[in-house]
Amino acid sequence: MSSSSPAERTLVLIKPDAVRRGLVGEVISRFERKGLRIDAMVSRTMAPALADEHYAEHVDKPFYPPLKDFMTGGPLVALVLSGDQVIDVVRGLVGSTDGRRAAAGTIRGDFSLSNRENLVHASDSTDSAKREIALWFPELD
Ligand code: FUP
Repeated sequence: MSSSSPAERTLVLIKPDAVRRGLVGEVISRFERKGLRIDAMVSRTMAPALADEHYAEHVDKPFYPPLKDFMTGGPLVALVLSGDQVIDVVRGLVGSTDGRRAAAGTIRGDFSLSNRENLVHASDSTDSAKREIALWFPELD
């Protein structure tokens, strides 16, 4: 990255299960120790309409109704992280979707036994990062 180009950004949600379990600090410290920067952070409860927008690609799937109940069922922490190749770097730190199969050493691999309650959301591409940051932090756009 040249010094004139801004660092890549990604949208992370520390989901309601992580908040309930007292794992917010654990999750954030993994991102900080990796060297990523926190550009924005807020605690809020996801409104149903925001859930439908955020998960636009999943709204018609059978797993969506319980996912929506889970994601809107309590406070979460939304962050924008930045750093070199942050989108891929964070996906690596988070691990694969199903916590039962995620590799040990990843956040999901270390702390989740579920395909739904898997602690963290992280944008999966530059397009989704841009879209999701605009949804959660319109003032940063
Ligand atoms: P990921 O990018 O790893 O967060 O996973 P996906 O975009 O495929 O899925 C988004 C969320 O939907 C997951 F974090 C959890 C939930 N999900 C389910 O509840 N059941 C499934 O079978 C698949 C995903």
